[in-house]
Amino acid sequence: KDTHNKSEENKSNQIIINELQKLADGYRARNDKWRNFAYIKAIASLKSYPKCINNINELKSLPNITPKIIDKISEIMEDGYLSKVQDIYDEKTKTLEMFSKIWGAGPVTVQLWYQKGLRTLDDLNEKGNLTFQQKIGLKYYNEIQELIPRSEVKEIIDMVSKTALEVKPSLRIMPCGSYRRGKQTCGDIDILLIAKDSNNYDSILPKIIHKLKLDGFLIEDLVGTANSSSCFKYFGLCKLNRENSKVRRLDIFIVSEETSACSILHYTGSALFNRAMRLHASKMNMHLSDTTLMLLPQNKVLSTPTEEAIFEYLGLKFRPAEDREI
Ligand code: DCP
Ligand code: MG
Ligand code: MN
Repeated sequence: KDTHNKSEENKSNQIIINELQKLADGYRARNDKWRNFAYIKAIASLKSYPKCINNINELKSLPNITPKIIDKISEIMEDGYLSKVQDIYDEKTKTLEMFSKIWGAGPVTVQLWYQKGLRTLDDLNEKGNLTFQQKIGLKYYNEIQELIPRSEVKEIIDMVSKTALEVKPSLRIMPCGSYRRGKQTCGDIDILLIAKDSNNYDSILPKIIHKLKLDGFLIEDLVGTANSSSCFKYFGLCKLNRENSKVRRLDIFIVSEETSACSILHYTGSALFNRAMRLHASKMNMHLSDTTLMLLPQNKVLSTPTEEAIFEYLGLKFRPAEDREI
């Protein structure tokens, strides 16, 4: 009989997850992709584990929980923390981690900054030789790190929808990303626009961006501008027009109706779920991308009018968006 109360349950599992997350972040900062990925997968597995972890043996059958990770979890359960976390967060790793949180800064750039002797965000500002995107990332460093409450994501979706439909009333608006997966807080807002007519649909997005800029809603462009004649994706920063509103990261994508199901699936994620789906597709001699599902080796494009059709071709039971954390 389960006598645990929900908050206690979440607390002990959360301690384990938080500690493993610190290791994952440390390895990411060090550009140790393999270890980073192993921990990310293990964390996803633990997050979807529905019970309070009190016996290590019940975890051994979970996916991506390797013997090494079992050892780590045991250590956290015994001591409350991982000694490895202290080891990994040396000065260099801490600095690399801080730098890597700048939007547009990849692992190579971050390493180069460190090698040049740069150690603080002020150093980067003065001597980092930043791209225009990294400058924006640095300017809004703290704000865009903050998670966005679901209610605000909804307001931003409504704002973009309203303008998009003014530009092109026949568009279908599909909020994707963590919001569609039902998360209570999101890292950014991902909105997919679906054009019924596949002719010249790439000219619609610049017009929407233009209008949103005039409204003062879009404040910085990272990828895509209102000035281009053709645009399929826009990454930028936005801010709702009300008191105490914060700067938020917004992604808008536009696709045609024909490819929409694969695009909805892709932009809904999670990223780990997408990796698993693609790997599964390749085992079934198919290739899944953000636009199509193809049968190999002929590269025959399969007809996928809905997400359900994609799952069916892959021989998988349909999973609603809320059930795609991994
Ligand atoms: N995506 C992917 N692989 C990546 C990055 C993204 O497949 N490397 C897909 C899956 C993601 C979606 O795009 O769910 C949106 O990307 P985000 O980075 O916005 O991630 P989420 O919306 O899932 O999470 P967050 O709340 O952090 O934005
Ligand atoms: Mg997102
Ligand atoms: Mn995004």
